[in-house]
Amino acid sequence: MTKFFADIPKIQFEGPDGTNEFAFKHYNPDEIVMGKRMEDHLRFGIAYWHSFAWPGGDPFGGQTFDRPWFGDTMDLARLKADVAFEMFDILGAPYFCFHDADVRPEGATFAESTDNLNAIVDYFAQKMDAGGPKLLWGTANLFSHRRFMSGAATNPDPDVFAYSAATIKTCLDATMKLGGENYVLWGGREGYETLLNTNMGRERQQAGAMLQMVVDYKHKIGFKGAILIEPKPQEPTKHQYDYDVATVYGFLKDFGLEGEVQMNIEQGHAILAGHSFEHELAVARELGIFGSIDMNRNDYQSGWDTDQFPNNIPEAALAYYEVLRAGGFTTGGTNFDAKLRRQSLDPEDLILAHVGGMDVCAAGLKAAAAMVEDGALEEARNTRYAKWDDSQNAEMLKSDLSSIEARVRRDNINPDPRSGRQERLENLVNRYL
Ligand code: XLS
Ligand code: NI
Ligand code: NI
Repeated sequence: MTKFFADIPKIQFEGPDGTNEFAFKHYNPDEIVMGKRMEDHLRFGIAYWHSFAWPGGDPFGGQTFDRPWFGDTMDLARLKADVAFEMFDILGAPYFCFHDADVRPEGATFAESTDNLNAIVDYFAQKMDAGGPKLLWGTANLFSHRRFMSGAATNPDPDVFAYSAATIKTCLDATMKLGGENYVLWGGREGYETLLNTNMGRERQQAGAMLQMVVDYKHKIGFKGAILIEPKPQEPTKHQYDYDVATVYGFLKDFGLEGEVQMNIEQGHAILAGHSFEHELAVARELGIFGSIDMNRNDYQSGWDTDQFPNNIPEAALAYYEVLRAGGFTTGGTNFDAKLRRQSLDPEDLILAHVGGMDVCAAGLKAAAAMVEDGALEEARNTRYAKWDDSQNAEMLKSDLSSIEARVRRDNINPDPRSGRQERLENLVNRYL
């Protein structure tokens, strides 16, 4: 045991009326929701990077957190792992997620960095075998080190492409070794700052080739998890290539990989793209590429990715409604890609941020399940499209403009507008919250 969370008890469910801060009010892992345990619906994951690797800096100031494991040695990396697994246990989190750079010190060479990673992976494996959480996903950090300043796969320098490919291989190996259920590719610095120095066509081909190699390697080693792309616009580069779900789908179609890759959708990234979270989830569901979620909350004014813990139950409800409409998670889950504010210094802050986030998701899931089970919202949606069930109307989609014109004249078609009933539906949704 480390001393970091010394006075903090294991968090238990005490119900919505309790006043104990260190208890769940809504997240009750064994409670059955739509025939499934709540824990199995939500599949919570803790992000190693925000909770254990981020020092609390912003553009105007450096480190605010003073953690005993900060530093670049293997001993400190093991201490960090000890604290991390203690937190997973306190929260009862069934999963965690990590980048290579979150968990191991950078070595002097590629080989040394990989040795460091593999040693920590073995250390994780012992903890996981001893009853620790499972790995929701692994990923490679191909954006923090200065070698990646002009991108990874899309870098103008083929040496960086090579370094990135080799790094992804080692991270996929690590993910497979730990039984990870997914492997994530977030674009990092795959984008550009200025067209004046950028060959977009080349960069797109490089990105497509890299993704193909990732998929090939997954099959070669027999990795059973899903490959997930995480879309994000305008950060860190001004023009990120994986802007949103629809953009990534076009890219996948271009390279024939739409059957191989799914989406990891993040609330904050959806907001930065000018969408709502539920919009991005619905697009992925409709296109058959929904995979997993990065749960957080973006500031609606700031214009950058603030990665705050979620605290808005009505928003979470609409998000989980889309997750349920997609049939729920299979390999995916709810990863808290969320960090403390830099003034939230205490170990308690780290625990309570997650407790609150887990409760918001659980309350959102329960409301979403009530909406699904009641069915009134879907019935209203179906009614709106009901005329399409008529065979003459359905067949029109396989028809042609001239025949349709003839039909409009013959039947004297004269559309009669009907209410979209938005406010009534908004009132209906509020009934479940
Ligand atoms: C950054 C991303 C990142 C990915 C994993 O904005 O959200 O944290 O989830 O690389
Ligand atoms: Ni993310
Ligand atoms: Ni993000």
